[in-house]
Amino acid sequence: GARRGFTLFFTGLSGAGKSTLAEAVIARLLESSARQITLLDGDDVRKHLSRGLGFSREDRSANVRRIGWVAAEVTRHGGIAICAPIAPYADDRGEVRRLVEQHGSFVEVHVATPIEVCEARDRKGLYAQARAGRIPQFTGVSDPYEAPAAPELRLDTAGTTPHALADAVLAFLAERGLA
Ligand code: GGZ
Repeated sequence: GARRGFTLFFTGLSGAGKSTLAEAVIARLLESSARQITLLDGDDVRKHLSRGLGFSREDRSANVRRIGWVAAEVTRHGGIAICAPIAPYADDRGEVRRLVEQHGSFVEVHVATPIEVCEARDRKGLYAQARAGRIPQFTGVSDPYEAPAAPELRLDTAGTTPHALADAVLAFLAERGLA
């Protein structure tokens, strides 16, 4: 039958594994659901929806709230929005929650990979550049990350696979009757 929409909002540091996890969750959802899924991921969002925005507090805030507005629209139309920005500020995440919950469920997932692990991977070399002072205001290095106080899910990515983490997310959604 017709189900209400919902938004799955992944937050965490650069390199925490948000995009990989989002992709794994989408693969699972596509197996079990016929509903429309809209992915709002970092690179793509900043190329289009948030083109021209940088990484000041104001720009990050605008970026995250734009993502939230789109997610709320998707949710309003009964779809599934999957978001994966760093979203370092609690008040912006709270505003997104408020927007989405007018239309459906908001599931905040803290991808809680420790910075030591993100930095050790450093798949794009950004942490090294940030430590060298070549990227100012880099989250976790020279800019804040306010960890969520009460996310629906907090995932420790150490010693596990994206597939296992995706299963944990799907189990949570099933428990809530969402998917
Ligand atoms: C954090 C930065 C920065 C700074 C560029 N701080 O690992 P990535 O490359 O692909 O993900 C990061 C992405 C963060 O963009 P978001 O839109 O998710 O951030 S926010 O929610 O705070 O608006 C990283 C890259 O952009 N990047 N400069 N200074 N990450």
